[in-house]
Amino acid sequence: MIIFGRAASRAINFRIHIRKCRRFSLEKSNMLKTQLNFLPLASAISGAIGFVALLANCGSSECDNQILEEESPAKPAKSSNNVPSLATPMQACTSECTKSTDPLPTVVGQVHTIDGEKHVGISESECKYITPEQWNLFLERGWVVLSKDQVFGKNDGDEQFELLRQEMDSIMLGEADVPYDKLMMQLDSTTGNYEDAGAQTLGWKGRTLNYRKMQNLELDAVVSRYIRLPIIREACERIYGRVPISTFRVMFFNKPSRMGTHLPWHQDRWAFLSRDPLLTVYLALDDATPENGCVKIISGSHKRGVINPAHDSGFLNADQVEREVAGSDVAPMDLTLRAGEVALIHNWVLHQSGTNASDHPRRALSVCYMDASTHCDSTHPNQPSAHGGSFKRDSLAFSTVFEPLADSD
Ligand SMILES: O=C(O)CCC(=O)C(=O)O
Repeated sequence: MIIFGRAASRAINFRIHIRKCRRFSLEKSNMLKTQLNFLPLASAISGAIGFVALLANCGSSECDNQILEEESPAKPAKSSNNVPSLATPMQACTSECTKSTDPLPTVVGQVHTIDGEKHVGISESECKYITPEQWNLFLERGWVVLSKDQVFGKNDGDEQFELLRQEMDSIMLGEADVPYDKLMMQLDSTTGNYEDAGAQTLGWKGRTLNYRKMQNLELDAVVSRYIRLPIIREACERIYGRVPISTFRVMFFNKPSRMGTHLPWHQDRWAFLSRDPLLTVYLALDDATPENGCVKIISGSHKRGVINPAHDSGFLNADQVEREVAGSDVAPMDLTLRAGEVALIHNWVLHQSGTNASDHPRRALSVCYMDASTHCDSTHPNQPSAHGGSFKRDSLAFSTVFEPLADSD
């Protein structure tokens, strides 16, 4: 058993080493390319212009979570034998997909009603992964950072984490065992302007590490394991109670070296969902610093509620930025993270991010968890055509990642 374990571990390390070498040479060639044509000052100026244009544009379908029809040029030859099956069958979205009138829990852990049933987040005494101090910070500020050991465990945590990092690069390079035709993949902009980023469409877009975003990653076996970690279950149960939990989006977010795209101030909410998801689990795959475009947040802003309900993806308009950011008593802060740390973030915390001025990528996995009874209003004009691991449907529902444990578990 021990010998087998060591051999497996060596094989993993070898795989990681090979991938590192490949990635290093690709990063270097990308760096050269981008260093030649990337002028940070010009980019900052055009970023500011782009931001104004975006604010004018942002009631349309152009915003952060829209996924369009497939238009991928070519697919890598890899098969997708290893795709994990979805934990439970899809809950079909029926004609009852109307906006819920249930009150939203503005404070997590509060009793709230979901389709007529009362739910409350589990209590402190039932928790074993997140400390009471950490949870209080989450409630108070809307965010808290968990250590890598706490999230992945001390035993094989480093390997799991390293595999996850390498898997993201493999997907971008077209080498992973995933159903590429079902992944939303978006190339980064070369200008830093939000509206210049590539189309958010299904399918691979070529062998490059310069992707900005990839979604539907629950279909990848390595990610599928990560999104089911026990500490994440506990965070979900603290918020939503012991109810089935689904992911809304399982997303890779990247600021390639010397690139990246300005992401305007927003809250993570989507007008076409029947209720607001309240938890995003944000894993830093690299150290995140001000230099490489870490996320900036306004601590405590989750208590302000939804600021722009008129916008489909929670983006603020120019007046709201003026009032909520420039005019806020609380200054924006850098959410600096070490690789492997996880930030639990309340979805209503105001956040934004800039570009990457460093020679290394700044990668992250961002997963939004919600009560699985949340559904999509299929009549909403801007509902995306694909989310949550199910594709090209007339109506949307989301796959369950956690079923409630029995009392004895
Ligand atoms: O990583 C980033 O720069 C932004 C991520 C984000 O907006 C999110 O996870 O909701």
